[in-house]
Amino acid sequence: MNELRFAAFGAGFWAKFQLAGWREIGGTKCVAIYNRTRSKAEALAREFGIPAVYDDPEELLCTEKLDFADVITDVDTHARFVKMAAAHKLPVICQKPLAPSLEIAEEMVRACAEAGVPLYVNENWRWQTPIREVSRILASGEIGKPFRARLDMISGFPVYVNQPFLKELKQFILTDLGSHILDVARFLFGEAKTLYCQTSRVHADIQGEDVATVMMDMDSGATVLVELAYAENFLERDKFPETCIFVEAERGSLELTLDFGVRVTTKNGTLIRKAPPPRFAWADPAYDIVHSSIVPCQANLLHALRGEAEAETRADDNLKTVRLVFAAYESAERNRTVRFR
Ligand code: 89Y
Repeated sequence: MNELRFAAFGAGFWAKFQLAGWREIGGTKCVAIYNRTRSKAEALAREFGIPAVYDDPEELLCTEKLDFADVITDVDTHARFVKMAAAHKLPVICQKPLAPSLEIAEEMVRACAEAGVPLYVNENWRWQTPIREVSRILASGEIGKPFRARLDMISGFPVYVNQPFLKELKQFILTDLGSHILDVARFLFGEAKTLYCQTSRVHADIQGEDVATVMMDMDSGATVLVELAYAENFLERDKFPETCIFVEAERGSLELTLDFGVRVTTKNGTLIRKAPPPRFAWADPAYDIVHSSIVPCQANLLHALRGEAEAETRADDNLKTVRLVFAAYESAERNRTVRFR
């Protein structure tokens, strides 16, 4: 089967791992890379054997013969590159968070629909091995219908070291991390009817909020609580970036614990499994669980690009996650519940 040729736009922290993910999967070839600072693109080009480097995105798009574009830049430039690629009739994959506002995210989806090209989101969190295991158990009916769930991603890990721009974001943890965890909440428990959120800032040297608590009433009737923090909270066991999940359901409960333990309790007792992610030599050990989830996420997107499967993380679906993120800011600002229906 022919390899799909793509160009990467962006050479920041995540680009390296997404490129490694594509190499791991096979079936694609990165033929060009763009970055505003050319030297950063050149460094990745050397590491991954990418033949062409550009600091002008339009020149890249006019010169290269491509099957898709992979946009891995900062959130503020996503719309620009997605629209450029769409104007060249190229399918696009865009990093999360899709956009700095719901309106811009909607415009991006519209631009791709009008150009007749698919827009996918590299939303990998839901592809983490233990989260897939939680989804499998819920779907099996083993514990019955969930009535309440809690999803926590709480850590003091200095995310600003690898991604310094996070310090400058006026809207930080809900866009950067909330995009992921609210997407997981939708993946596991469906859509929300209402949402209430509170936020605060613990770090004195950042612009945005680093603590957020979101409570949602889901269409299913379940209540879902999402707790996020990148505060300097000196946890006894800081396991960045593991998500802990606790689900209470009609016939049992389910817990995803630190170190990938999945504990299912029913009238028969507690069954304890482990669902560790695969380890890849190219992954940064501090981000193992997230970096490993790039592989199944991108594999799913590759199947979709080939027309062999539906993509789970289509941008039109991801708009519902983006809507939750910005509803959370609205709720926190006005201190009131946002109703979706
Ligand atoms: O940017 C974020 C992401 O997508 O995963 C973890 C992270 O690097 C810091 O929150």
